[in-house]
Amino acid sequence: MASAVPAQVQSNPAPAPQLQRGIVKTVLSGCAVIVRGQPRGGPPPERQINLSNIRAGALARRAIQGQPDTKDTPDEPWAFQAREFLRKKVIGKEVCFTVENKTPQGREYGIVFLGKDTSGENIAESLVAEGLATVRREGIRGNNPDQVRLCDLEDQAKAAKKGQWSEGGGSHTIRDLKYTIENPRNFVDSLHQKPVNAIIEHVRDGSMLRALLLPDYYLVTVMLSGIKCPTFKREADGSETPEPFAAEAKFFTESRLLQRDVQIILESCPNQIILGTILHPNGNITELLLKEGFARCVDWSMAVYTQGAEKLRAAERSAKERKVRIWKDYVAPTANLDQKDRQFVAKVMQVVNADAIVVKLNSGEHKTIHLSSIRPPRLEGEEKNKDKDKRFRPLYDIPYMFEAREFLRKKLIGKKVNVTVDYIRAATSAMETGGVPAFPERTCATVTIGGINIAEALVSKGLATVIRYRQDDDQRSSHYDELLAAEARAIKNGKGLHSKKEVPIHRVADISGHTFFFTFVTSKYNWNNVMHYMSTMFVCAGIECPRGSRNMPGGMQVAEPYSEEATIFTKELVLQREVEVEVESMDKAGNFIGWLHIESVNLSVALVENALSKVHFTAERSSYYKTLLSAEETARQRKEKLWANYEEKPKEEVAQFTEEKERVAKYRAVYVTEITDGLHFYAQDVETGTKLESLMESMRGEIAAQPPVEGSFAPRRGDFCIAKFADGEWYRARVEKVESPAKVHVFYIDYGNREILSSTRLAALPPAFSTRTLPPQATEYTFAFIQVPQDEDARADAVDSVVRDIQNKQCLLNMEYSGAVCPHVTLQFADSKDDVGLGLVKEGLVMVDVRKEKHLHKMVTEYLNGQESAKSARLNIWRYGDFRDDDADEFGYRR
Ligand SMILES: *[C@@H]1O[C@H](CO)[C@@H](O)[C@H](O)[C@H]1NC(C)=O
Ligand SMILES: *[C@@H]1O[C@H](CO)[C@@H](O)[C@H](O)[C@H]1NC(C)=O
Ligand SMILES: CC(=O)N[C@H]1CO[C@H](CO)[C@@H](O)[C@@H]1O
Ligand SMILES: CC(=O)N[C@H]1CO[C@H](CO)[C@@H](O)[C@@H]1O
Repeated sequence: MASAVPAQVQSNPAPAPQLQRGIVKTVLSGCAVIVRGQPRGGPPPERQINLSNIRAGALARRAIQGQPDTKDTPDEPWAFQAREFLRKKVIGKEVCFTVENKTPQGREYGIVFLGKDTSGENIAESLVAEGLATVRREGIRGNNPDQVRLCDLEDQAKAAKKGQWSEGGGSHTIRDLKYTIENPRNFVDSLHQKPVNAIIEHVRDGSMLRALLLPDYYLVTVMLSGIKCPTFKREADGSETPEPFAAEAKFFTESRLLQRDVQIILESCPNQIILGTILHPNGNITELLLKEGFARCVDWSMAVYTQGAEKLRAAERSAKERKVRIWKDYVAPTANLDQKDRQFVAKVMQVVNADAIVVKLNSGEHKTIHLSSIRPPRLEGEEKNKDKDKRFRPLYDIPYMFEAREFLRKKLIGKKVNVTVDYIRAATSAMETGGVPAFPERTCATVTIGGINIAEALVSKGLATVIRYRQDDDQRSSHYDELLAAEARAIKNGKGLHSKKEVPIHRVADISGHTFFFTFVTSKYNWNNVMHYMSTMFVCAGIECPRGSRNMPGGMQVAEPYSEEATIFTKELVLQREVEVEVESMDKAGNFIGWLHIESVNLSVALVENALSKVHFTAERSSYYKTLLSAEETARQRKEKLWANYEEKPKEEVAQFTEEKERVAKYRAVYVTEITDGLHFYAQDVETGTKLESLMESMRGEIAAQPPVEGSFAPRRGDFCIAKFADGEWYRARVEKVESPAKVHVFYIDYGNREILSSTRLAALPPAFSTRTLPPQATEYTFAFIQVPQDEDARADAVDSVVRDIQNKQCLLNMEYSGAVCPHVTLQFADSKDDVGLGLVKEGLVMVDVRKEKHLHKMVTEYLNGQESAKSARLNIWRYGDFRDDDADEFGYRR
C-alpha cells in the first residue's frame, strides 16, 4: 500500500499488526472488501481484505459462460442485505485496517475500521450486531477481548432475533436476479426515458458499465450515450491490450461510480446495445469524461443523448483545446489561420449555389464561402441519367435546388453575416478522386445571421442534407449536431427533399440572347404549380453609363473611365435581388428599357448620385427627371469620378433642384372608425364631425317619415345608397359588388366598414343627403414608416393591437407622404401624444419601412431605434431573431 503508516504502539505484548489505510473501492460481500490506495500518476494498487472471524452469506453467481457444468447460484439468505449494509457504510470511504492473517494462497484477513484510526467503527462488529454476519467461533480465542466482544454481540443479535436470527429462514431476502432481458429494445422503450434507480456493479471501461436496476434486479450492460472511451482490446489468446488511456479512463469512472447509488436514463437500444446516461448528484460522468480527455463524442449515439448534446461537444472541444490526454497530439483544423481569418463579419454579395456564397471582406476582397457539412440537393441514381439528353440546367432541373438557392438569396443577399471558418478542405486533383470531378480548395464555415445558423435553417427546411463523416474526422461544422437534429426533424416532418409530394417544377423563358447589362428574373407567376420565370435583359432608362470595353468590328474598344466601378456598383446593388421594373420601351435588340427600383432606390438615380452615370436627355419626359437632375447636381458638386474635372457653373441655375423640404408636423384631430385586415384604417375629421351628426339626424328623420319600400332598390356597382346596419339604423353606403340580390357588398362611406347584405336592407340615398351635400366622411389612411407584415398571423396580431388601441377613439393625425392607395400618416394618441405606429414597431408587431427622403430621416431614425429595441427584446415578429417567414420559423417549427 502506498499510504502505509507505522504501527501504532500498543500495550499488547503480541507484536501489533501494522495499521494501514486505503479507500474502499468495492464491497465484494458482507465480509470482504477491495481497498485501494491513492492514485499517483495512474490507477493505484488495490488489495482484497476478508473480515477476520466472521462470515456473511455468499451473493448470487452466474454460471460461467461456455462451461456447461456450472450453473447460476442464487443469493444465500441475508447475503445481499449484508453487502448493502456494508456498501452503504464504506463505499468510497477512507478506512484503516490491520492484516491479521495471510493464507498461503495470499488471501488476507483483517479488521477494518471506518476512518483514519482504530477509534472508528469496527465494521465486522456492526455486521454481527445487525445479525448480518455470523462469528466463526471455531477460531475464537478466549484471551482475545476483540473476539470475545464479537461473540457477545452475536449473542445479543440472536436474542433480539435480528437479521439471520429472525424467524422464517430469510427466503424473502433472496433477489430474483435477471441476467438477461428477452427484448431489450421493448424494455428500454417501456421505461420512457424516466430515470431508474440503480447500483453500478461493474465498470468494463470508462464508458461501459454493468448496472443493477432497482427495484426489480435487472442486471444490464449500459454504454454511455454520446461518447466512447478507449477500451481494452481482447486478443486471440484471451489477454487484453489497453488502448492508450483505457486504464485511466476506467479508473476515472470506477472511482466515481462503482457501487454508487445512481439513476440511469436508458435512452435507446440499437442492435441490443443499451445506451444510457447516468445521473449522479456530483455531476455527469459523460460530460466529465469528455472534459478530461478520457472520451470522444460519437455521432450516432449522441443523437439519443437526452441531456443536451451541445454540452458534450463543448466539453470535448475544451479537452481538445487544452490538448489533454487522448487529445495530446490534437491539431485544430483551423490552427494555422489567424483569429481574424477564422471568424469575421462580411457582407453577402452573391449566392453561388445552394451551399456557397460570395462575401465581401472588410478589405474589400471577395471570398467564396462554403457552408460546412451540408450537401445541396442533387440527383440520385436513375434521375441522373434520365436528364442526360435534355439541356440540363442544374438550378432548375435538380429538385429543390432552386428553392434552396432562393432561400439563401432571400435571407442573405446584401446582408452582413457572421462567418466562422470550421475547416479548409484541401483541393483535390482529378487523379486523386479517380474520375470524380476535382475541386479547388474550399473554405467551409458556419454562417450565421441574427444568431441563426443558415445551414441549419436550410437543412431544417429539407433544402440540404448533412454530410456524414468518419468518427475521427474533425473537418466538419462546429455545429454538427444541430445540423443532424435539424435533418432528423426535416425527415420526420417530410420537408422539402424529404417530402413525398411532387417536386415543384421551374420553367424559365429566356426571352433574350444578348447580354448588355444584366440578367434577372422579371416576373414570376404560379400556374398549375409550375413557377414560370422570365429572364431578360434590361437597360436602365434616363442615364448614360460609361461604356465597358467590347469587341467591335474595328478591334477592341477601350473601356471608358469608371465603367468598371459602375458595373460593380450595380452588381452590389441588384445582383440576385428582387427588384421592380417599370418598362418604358424596348430597344432594337429587344432589350427592355425602363426604371429599376430596388427597395425604394431607383437604380438610374443611384448611379447618377454616385457620379457613375450622367443624365441622358431622354429622361426629360420621365417623372424622375427632377430627381435625376438634382442627383446629378450633388454629384457634380462633389467633383467625384465622372465629374472630377468639372467646372462649376453659377449657383442660381441649379438652386431650384437642391431645395430641401422639412418634415411638416400639423396634427389634426380625427376619429378612427374602422381598421382593416390589411392594417389600413378609416378616420373621420373631428372638425366636420358635427356636420355628419346633423346630416344623419335629419336623414333618419326623413326616412322615418317616408320609409323606403322594401325590395324597391335594385343595387348596381358604384351606386350610393343607404343601408340598414346591424343596429337597425340607416347609414350612407356605396355598392361595391353585387353577387346576387341576397349578397350585396357595401361600403359605409362615413365609417369605412364593409358588409355583405341582402338588397332588401338597401334603399336609394335621398338626394338631400348625397355626397355633394357632405362628402364621404371616412378617409382611408395607412401608417407611415411601417411595413404591413406579410405573414397573416403577424398581421392579425398587429391589427388586433391597433383595434384595441385606437378603434372608436379620437387621435391626432399628420400626413407624412402619399402612397399608391391612400396617404401615409402618423397617428398620435390624443392624451399621451405617443406615436401609434412607433408603438407597434416597439412592440415588434411591424417592421420599419425605411423611407429615404431626407426630411423624414429623423422620424425614420426614431422608428429604427424602436425596432432595434424590439429586436433585442425578441418581441413578437422578432421572437426567433432577425428573421421572418411565412409559416414556419427557420428551424421548421411552426409558429
Ligand atoms: C473472501 O471473501 C470472498 C468474497 O466474499 C469470498 O468469495 C471468499 O471465499 C472469501 N475467502 C475466504 C478464504 O473465506
Ligand atoms: C455576429 O456575432 C456577434 C457575436 O456572436 C454578434 O454580436 C453580432 O450581432 C453578429 N452579427 C451578425 C451580423 O449576425
Ligand atoms: C443532467 C445532468 O445531470 N447534467 C449535469 C451533468 O454534469 C454537469 C457538471 O458536470 C452538470 O452541470 C449538469 O447539470
Ligand atoms: C418610385 C421610386 O421608387 N422612386 C425613387 C427613385 O429613386 C429616388 C432616389 O434613389 C427615390 O427617392 C425615389 O423614391
